[in-house]
Amino acid sequence: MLLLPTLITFALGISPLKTSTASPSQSVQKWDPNVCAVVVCGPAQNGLPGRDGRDGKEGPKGEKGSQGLQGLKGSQGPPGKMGPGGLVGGKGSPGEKGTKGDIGDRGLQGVPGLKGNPGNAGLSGPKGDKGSPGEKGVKGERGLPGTTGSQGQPGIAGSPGPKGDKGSVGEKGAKGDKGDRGLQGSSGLQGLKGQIGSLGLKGDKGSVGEKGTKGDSGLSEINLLKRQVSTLEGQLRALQSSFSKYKQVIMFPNGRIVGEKIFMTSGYDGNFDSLKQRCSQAGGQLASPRNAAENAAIQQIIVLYNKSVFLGINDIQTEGHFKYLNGENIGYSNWHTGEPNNQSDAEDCVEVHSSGKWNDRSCGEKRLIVCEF
Ligand code: MAN
Ligand code: CA
Repeated sequence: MLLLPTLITFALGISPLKTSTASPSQSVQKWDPNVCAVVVCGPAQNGLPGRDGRDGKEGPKGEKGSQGLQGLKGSQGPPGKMGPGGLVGGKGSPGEKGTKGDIGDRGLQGVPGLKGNPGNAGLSGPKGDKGSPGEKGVKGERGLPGTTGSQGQPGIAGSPGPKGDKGSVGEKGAKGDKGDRGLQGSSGLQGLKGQIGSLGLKGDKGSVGEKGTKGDSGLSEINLLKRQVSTLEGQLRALQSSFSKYKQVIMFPNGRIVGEKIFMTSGYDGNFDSLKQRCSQAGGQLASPRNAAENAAIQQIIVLYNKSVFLGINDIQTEGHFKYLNGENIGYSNWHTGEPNNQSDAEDCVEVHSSGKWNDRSCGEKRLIVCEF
């Protein structure tokens, strides 16, 4: 008797605990070797056992249990992203018809739904006495749910959801690149007149301006100046002519002009110092010829007056070294032959004869004055 629970447990594939609390659908008749009893096992899991054959003749072999219900469709996978659709569980194949006999062992549990294989044939029960035909077995219970199918096909993309609420303002972004230069704005209103600035630096000379418009008729300034110059030139010519006449008057008969120098006599006679003083007082000096022309002019006056003259030349300072009144050595001379002889060692002045020749003579002598201007 101790093996029975184990056997039942093995046949049913259930735990001993469940055996002791077997449900009606899994009811097991008491096993008494002395009382034959047939237990008809269901075709598949949960099939009801045949009735005890003791009530009638041996019944025919129980009909094959009806096919178990299709396993439940696997629960829809979560709306996976791309999951393949779960395959529908295959229809479980019916369990094999139990052999006639005693209480058949319970058929093996049918293969679960998905691709469920047919349930294993129940163990043949011990051959029982021929009983009356048993009643048709009760339709087997629904097979156990099939195993979870493989992942289903990706679901069809759902329709776009409703527009979400406006997001919160994001953090301030980084400073963007400098934008392009904007368009020039419109001119502003004219400002108030500013204060007078300080005097600026003198600017560069400007370029020559455009030719001005023709002026009014009349003499230009240049023409006016030309006219004035022409007038002055006329006046100058008149003055020159007049001056020339005055010179001629002044030179007549006592004066001579040689270049820029004028020789003039007043007819005065005196010694050297007297003549020198007279000419100096008149703004000139005693005649001091520097060349033959000047000497010739002096000669003409001498001839005119028929008087010898003293020149502004002497060797008073150094005998034999004749100099002009300014102390300069003479550069021109016209001595008589044998002169200057310093007669009696008393001849330091120079007289000019009508011949124009020179002779050293005593300064105390009186001669005609001829001054040069
Ligand atoms: C002569 C010459 C001159 C001299 C005079 C002086 O004419 O001897 O040299 O000066 O006499 O009377
Ligand atoms: Ca002499």
